[in-house]
Amino acid sequence: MRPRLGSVQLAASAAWTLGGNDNGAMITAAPRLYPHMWSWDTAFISIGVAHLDVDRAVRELETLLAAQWRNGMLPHIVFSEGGGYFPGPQRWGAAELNPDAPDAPRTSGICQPPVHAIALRRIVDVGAGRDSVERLLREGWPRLYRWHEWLVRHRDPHATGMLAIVHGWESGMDNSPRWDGPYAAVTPGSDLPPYVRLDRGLVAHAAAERPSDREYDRYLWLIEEMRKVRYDADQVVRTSSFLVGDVFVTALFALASEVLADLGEESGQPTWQVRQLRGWARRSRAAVAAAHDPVAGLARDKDLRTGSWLPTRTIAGFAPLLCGGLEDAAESAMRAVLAGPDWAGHPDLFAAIPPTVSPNDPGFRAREYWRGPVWPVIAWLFGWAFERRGWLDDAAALRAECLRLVADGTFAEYYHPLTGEPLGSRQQSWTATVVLDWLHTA
Ligand code: 9WN
Repeated sequence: MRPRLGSVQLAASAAWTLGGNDNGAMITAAPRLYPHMWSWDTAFISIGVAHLDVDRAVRELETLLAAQWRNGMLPHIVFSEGGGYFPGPQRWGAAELNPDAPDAPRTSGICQPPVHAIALRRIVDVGAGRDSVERLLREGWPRLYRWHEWLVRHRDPHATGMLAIVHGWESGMDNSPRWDGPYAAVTPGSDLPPYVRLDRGLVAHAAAERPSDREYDRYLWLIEEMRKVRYDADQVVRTSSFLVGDVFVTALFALASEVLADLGEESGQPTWQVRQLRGWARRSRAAVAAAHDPVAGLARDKDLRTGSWLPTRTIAGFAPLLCGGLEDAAESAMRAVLAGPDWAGHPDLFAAIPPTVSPNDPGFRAREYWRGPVWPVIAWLFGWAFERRGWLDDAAALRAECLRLVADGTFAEYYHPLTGEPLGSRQQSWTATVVLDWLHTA
């Protein structure tokens, strides 16, 4: 029988989990598997921590922003002093190779989805008027503006508003079937330096729940390709054998640019920057709408190396619901698909939450990384966007189902969609923090 904690116990246990992941300098993504700071995890972490201690939430975002590269990129990992994760700072070699990378703290050389403005919004809403929050608005907003500007400048190679990623890790959905096609064209060279994975020893059923060695070879090879051009942002885009227009990242960028513009307007940031953010949002929203496949009813990524749309059906196909931009009829149809029997309404689901791949899809793998399980944090994003778009009943229903899923108090990285079994890492910070946010905003 699955334990089921009440709200008070669940909140206390989430706070305790975060305390355990706090190494003094940062709240790490997870205690064993991810003992460092990850960019989009930190955004979600600060959202939940804001309900416990606003100043600490501000500090988390500030710690991440302090590791921003001089060219504006927010790195996907900010390494803590400890080791325990591969690839670590030596393998990336970012500071040695690129003068824009900070020497301390050490960072990786790629980025992750731009959800940070959403975190700033929540922190401002929870802690408006506090000195730390005012400081974050004053000093953090321009940094976030520069981050968005970096994405526009370096990751929109065809100037369409569709943002490109150069590594599956940049999507945050590492080995989603979305990337199987593009990864098939990545051929690791014989000069790939040898390596030892650490993740396999840290997850109970790694063979079933983590990416394969073949996938890791490709992940590591892409790093070698980037090292060869010293992480120069434009050269990376020119030379990487993986270059994909990511519709989910693009939708998050459109949404976050709008949010950042609102915050800029409210806090007296330069009008031209606010206007520019709204323009970027408009363009990326249009790119997301243009990626909509009217036959399948979902939005698609685009392989920018081959020019082909990627028809793989995953949760990312619902990206237009995050940022808007579809015609009314197409949007209503998409909402119906999300709620319907292929997705959140599938009769065999443990809870009515859209999994990463539909159980009706031949590629569905209930336990495999990004190939079927449910990520509470992804559901949180949809719920937050639904609320913003005025779909309050949908947001409330999603929150209630998510709270049912996570009531066992393990705060797993992800969950088996049919049984609710916790999978991957345990005591994952971002799961604990979205739970806190759900409990505090219910
Ligand atoms: C690689 C930390 C991160 C998340 C990603 C998730 C996973 C790393 C890994 O863990 O990625 O960046 O080693 O698998 O896919 O979304 O940010 O929680």
